[in-house]
Amino acid sequence: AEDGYELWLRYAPAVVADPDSHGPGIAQLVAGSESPVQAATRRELLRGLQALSGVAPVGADTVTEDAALLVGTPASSSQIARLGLDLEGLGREGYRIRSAIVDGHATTVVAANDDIGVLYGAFHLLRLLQTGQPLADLDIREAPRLQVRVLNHWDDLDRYVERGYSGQSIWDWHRLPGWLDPRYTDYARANASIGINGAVLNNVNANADVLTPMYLEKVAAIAGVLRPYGMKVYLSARFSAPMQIGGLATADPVDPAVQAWWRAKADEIYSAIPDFGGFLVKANSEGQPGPQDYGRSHADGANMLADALAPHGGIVMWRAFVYSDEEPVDRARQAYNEFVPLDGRFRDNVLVQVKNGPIDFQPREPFHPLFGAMPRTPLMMEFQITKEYLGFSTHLAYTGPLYEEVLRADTHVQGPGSSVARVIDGSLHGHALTGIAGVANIGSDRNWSGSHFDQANWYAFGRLAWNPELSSRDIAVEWTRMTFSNDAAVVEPVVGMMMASREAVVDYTGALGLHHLMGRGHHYGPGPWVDGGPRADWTSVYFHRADRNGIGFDRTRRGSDAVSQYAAPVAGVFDDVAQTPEELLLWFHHVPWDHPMRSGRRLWDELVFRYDRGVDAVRDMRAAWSGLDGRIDAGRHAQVAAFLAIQQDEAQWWRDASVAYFQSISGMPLPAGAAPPP
Ligand code: GCW
Repeated sequence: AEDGYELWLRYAPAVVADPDSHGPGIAQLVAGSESPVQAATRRELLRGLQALSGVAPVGADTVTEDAALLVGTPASSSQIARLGLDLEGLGREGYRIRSAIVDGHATTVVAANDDIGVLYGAFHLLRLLQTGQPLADLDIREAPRLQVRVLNHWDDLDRYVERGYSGQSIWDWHRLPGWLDPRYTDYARANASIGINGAVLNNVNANADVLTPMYLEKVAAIAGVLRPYGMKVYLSARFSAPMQIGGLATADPVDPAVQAWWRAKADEIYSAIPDFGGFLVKANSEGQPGPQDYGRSHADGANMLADALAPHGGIVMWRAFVYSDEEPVDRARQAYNEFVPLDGRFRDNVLVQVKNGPIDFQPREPFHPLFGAMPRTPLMMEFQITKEYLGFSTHLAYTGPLYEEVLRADTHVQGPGSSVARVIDGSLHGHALTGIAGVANIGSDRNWSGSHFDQANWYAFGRLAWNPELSSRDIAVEWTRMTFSNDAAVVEPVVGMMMASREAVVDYTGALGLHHLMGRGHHYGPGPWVDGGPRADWTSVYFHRADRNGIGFDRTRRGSDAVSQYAAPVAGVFDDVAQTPEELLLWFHHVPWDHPMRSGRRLWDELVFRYDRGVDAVRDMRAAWSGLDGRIDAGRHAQVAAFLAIQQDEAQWWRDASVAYFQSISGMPLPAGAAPPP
């Protein structure tokens, strides 16, 4: 029975479209198995081709008949070498897929400079087959736009996953290194299939113990499973580790003993894991230790670790998600204020990792003002795949459009066309080191992500990490075809649901640029009334600032002036209430309740309209899904249907609670036609 374990790698025979219109199948497989990566590639192709067509292709050392598949590098295959394909500029990870005549036989060729490129090409080919694409006349050339494409697991060593909604951590530390759960291999296959090439195994709120010999042995065992799939392991490093596990009295980055401790630690790690990726660090943020504890800067801290890793080729990913202990004027401004003065002061092997928006993974935020503002520092993107603020794993919200919106946003720092994608791919400011991170939604649940549709967010992250210009709709189509069916009667409604889903969440949780309105602590249901407590910027009232006269956070030049952190053309738009896109209106402006909106409605009525629209959209998703009964296997259909019913109830909860609360402040009547309470 389908339970989602296979993810998008189901290789279901039913997904092979009409064989006549889609060219020949594959009769002969020519693929080496000398290196572990080659062996993994061959295994995957055999598995996929056999499952898709019902017959295993015949293995051979060279192409000797038509309908052959030849995979390898010029070094691993003399037939590939003789084809003389142009593989320049593809690097280690890029590949070509070509229809060719090899020694007189019609052949599909997957060729790359390195084994790992061949593996990625093999997965691409399997994707073509799974989505029913013809294998004739292929001429594909692919190389990743970003170098470091990693998952960030917020997994604790006791298997609790912070903001994880799909069971326990998949890392079974207790049984490692002796027991290598086959799940680790399937995890690596899934990641390799979308080009993810690394994983930070532990939470950024890090436990220093992961750097002790006992855990490093376990980490090395995981690295051994991931390596044949092109994935490196990284660890979150606790800045105070020299004190906690090293017995030092300080973790001051300029202290020679501290520096020596980290150098020795790096040497120790690399002796066990020669291709270790490096460290991710959350420092001086939400109570985590960091260099500022000693009056040093983020650059001092990052560089100290970078120097320890550099001899081994490792990198530091230093997070910019910081906000100081003092009550801020505007928390949205803090990361920029702390990091921009440090531009150009980081070592070459440091990436500064920036969340997509300036607050915290809200259903909608403007792009983070750091993108484009640190031209001398490579910045990497941090997206959240796990849906902390978008209904955990219960609500259906496809995050592809959110990622796409951010990547395509134009920073204007070098004139029009200075997209966020071009900041992080290094092309705007000429950086060689580039990267992107996604906070994983993976856990021990049978279906990995807690819900079937949340698998799509992992998938979309990987595809956009490979190529940030892809369309989230195209990705949704691909994913749907592989995950559910190639039948247009399934693909169209499912993709329709997915593409509407994120906007629905925005609407029923708080549209028009409202943000941070969730319940305290758990971040699940509504809590626009949240007030008081340890910090103003952990409340909701701090962010929406609603009063009798109006609502919204004035971040204009007349307010907190956060707008000035953007390049002039962008700042000008956000500073002007008439030009600010309505989706971000209340992010940047405090406006009266009767502010006229483009729809002709006044703001209050528009807000209520959006809350209703969000609930309606969930009802539509439910209807679309129930129309698929019988076209989708019963197990998966039933679970999605049940989750959509929960989502509808909770969308109504969000709407009713939020409208009632805001009405108590605005004192405005419900607009005519607003849905009555259920
Ligand atoms: O999103 C917030 C979360 C915290 C998280 C923090 C961060 C890992 O609520 O759980 O901690 O951000 O990104 O560091």
